[in-house]
Amino acid sequence: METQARAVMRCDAVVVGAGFAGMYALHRLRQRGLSIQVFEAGDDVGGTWYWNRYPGARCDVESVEYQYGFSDEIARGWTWTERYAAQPEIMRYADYVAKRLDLRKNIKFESRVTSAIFDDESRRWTVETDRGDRVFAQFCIMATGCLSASRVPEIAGRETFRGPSYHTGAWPHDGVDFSGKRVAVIGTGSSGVQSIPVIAAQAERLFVFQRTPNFSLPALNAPMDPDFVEASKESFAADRKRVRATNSGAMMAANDEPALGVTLEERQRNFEARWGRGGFAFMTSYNDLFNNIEANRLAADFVRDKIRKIVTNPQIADLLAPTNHPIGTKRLCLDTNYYETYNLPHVTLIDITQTPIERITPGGLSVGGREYAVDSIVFATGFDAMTGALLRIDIRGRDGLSLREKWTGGPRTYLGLGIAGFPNLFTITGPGSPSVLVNVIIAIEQHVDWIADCIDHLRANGFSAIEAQVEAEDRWVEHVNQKADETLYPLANSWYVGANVPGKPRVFMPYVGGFANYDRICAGVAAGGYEGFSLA
Ligand code: N01
Repeated sequence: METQARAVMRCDAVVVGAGFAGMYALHRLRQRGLSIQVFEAGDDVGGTWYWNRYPGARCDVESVEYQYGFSDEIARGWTWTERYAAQPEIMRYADYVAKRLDLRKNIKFESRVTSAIFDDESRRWTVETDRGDRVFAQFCIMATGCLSASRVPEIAGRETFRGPSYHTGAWPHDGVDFSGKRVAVIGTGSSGVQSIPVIAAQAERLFVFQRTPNFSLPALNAPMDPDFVEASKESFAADRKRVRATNSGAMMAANDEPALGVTLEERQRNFEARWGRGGFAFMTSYNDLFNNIEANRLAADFVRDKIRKIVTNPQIADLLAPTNHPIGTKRLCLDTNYYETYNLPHVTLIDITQTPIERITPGGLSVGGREYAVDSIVFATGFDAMTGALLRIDIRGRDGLSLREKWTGGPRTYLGLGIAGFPNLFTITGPGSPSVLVNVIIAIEQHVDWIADCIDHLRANGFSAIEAQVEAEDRWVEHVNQKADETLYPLANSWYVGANVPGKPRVFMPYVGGFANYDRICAGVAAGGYEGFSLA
């Protein structure tokens, strides 16, 4: 890996982050002739996959879909081995792409961006890192990820714990051996649901502390059939084009009929078929599951029945079967043997819905006056999603306006791409864009392509700056809220609304209006001469 001297640099654009968004932004903008400096906190590319090395970490979008689509050559040159790639394979893929495109030469690793300040006079951003770098750039592109700011909750006594503790989103690179250990896992979102069965297979004793049960669907992961891999390479470009024209951004066709419009038997058959196929396709069984509470309840009942069939202890099954939110309104999980794990004699589920963890003690955790003695604690407690990574950087725009101040009431963006008061700053998959609600790689490519075209347009027409207008931003925020209110999503206390971070303003952050619709809106804005943006 290259080492670069600390220096004051000038370049056309700084890209913050070398995950999938930063890697593609670097490639695309460099291709358009811009000089780029990327800063990355980790010591390699991969972003969220670089950090999330917990046992069982695996993508929940099928491998053939969770890859870049901008180059058929790159797609053809890579062969996935499993239906859902595990974290190490995704890192190998990131390495493959980085090598193919010779990306690392423009990335400075182990360098965390601490501030990005806009200078009104020179219309340049000054970006600084914790390694003392300082770069002046015309454009600042935030490829900081939606789920990259990991969060360990404030639990009294946490610092007194004698043993090691880990966060799933900042896992040690040389792994952790839980053999013979008593382990506590706090949290039952995707990271908990994936890691719990694998930790259970190793540990002597496992205690799972569950505040909210989540719906999980079977992944039915399997080795890739070589014939399928070859066929999918052949059809890759056409498939990707087709997927980009859908609102779900997924290959599996959504069934465009309402759950309430078919007979009970038919519905059961369809649910069963989609459950048996594995993956998120279950949630596109019908077109009203996200906006009709009754239809949603039918799908939720189906899954709750499945949980009760798998988990042998009826009381544990009841605790695991979510009833406090419509299915899908908290991010669904995909699992391998998650519910089955609770049938193991050495695994104990502790319900902390009513009685939170009182404190962490030197030897364990105490709940409801009872002490659970453990050797290690795993925090599968998630992220300050969508805004956390941006707000941990001191970002100041025109007239010294700080992003933290601007977003005190929640994030405000235009299209999730630009922010009024912050000229020439772009967010990739920012709040207000479909991002986390679709295959994020598709969302990333659409954003980066839009940004690259926008910069081309500025240069071709002699503009030096672009900034979202406040009115356009207000209208967009209103539209994003209105779209969310047409769905059941706001009913859940999810990270989509920031409910997992105490004190975070409750705002539905991603855009739920559909990928293809959103893509059309962005294209229309560009075609109309960047409507809603001021070009200077
Ligand atoms: O985080 P989460 P995650 N005391 O926020 C609990 C993506 N992802 O890392 O629900 C006790 O979902 C919290 O409880 P509650 C995916 O988009 C993808 O699991 O807030 N418990 C919850 O159970 C996913 O949605 C993949 O009541 C506390 C859990 O911790 C997103 O990342 C894999 C607590 C956090 O769940 C985040 O997933 C992994 C406290 N004080 C992640 N604070 C794949 O591609 C929090 N919790 C497969």
